Amino acid sequence: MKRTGLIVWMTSLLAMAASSAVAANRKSNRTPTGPPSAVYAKYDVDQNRKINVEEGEAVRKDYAKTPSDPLLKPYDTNHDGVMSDAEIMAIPATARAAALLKKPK
Ligand SMILES: [Ca+2]
Ligand SMILES: [Ca+2]
Repeated sequence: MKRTGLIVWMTSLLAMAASSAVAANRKSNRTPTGPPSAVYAKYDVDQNRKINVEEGEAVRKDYAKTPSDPLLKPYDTNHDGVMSDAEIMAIPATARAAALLKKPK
């Protein structure tokens, strides 16, 4: 009898650990909040805090047209004059994240 109680206790402990792991995972996947970064304010047309294919295409086109654009230039991290998918994905969504990125290390 005592043994069964211990197993039940351990099982519920495991379930609790698993659900808090899920909660932590959910937290890290949440949509960023706060004012958008300058790039997102301009290009995240549907304001879902993600750059989709069409929005990314607009970023790419504008950057190809004006490679000196101070808004996009800092994010062309390999300085090849082309905005790659990875570079577009790396653009911070919020003004706060952008400010943190610009801070000298
Ligand atoms: Ca969007
Ligand atoms: Ca590039």
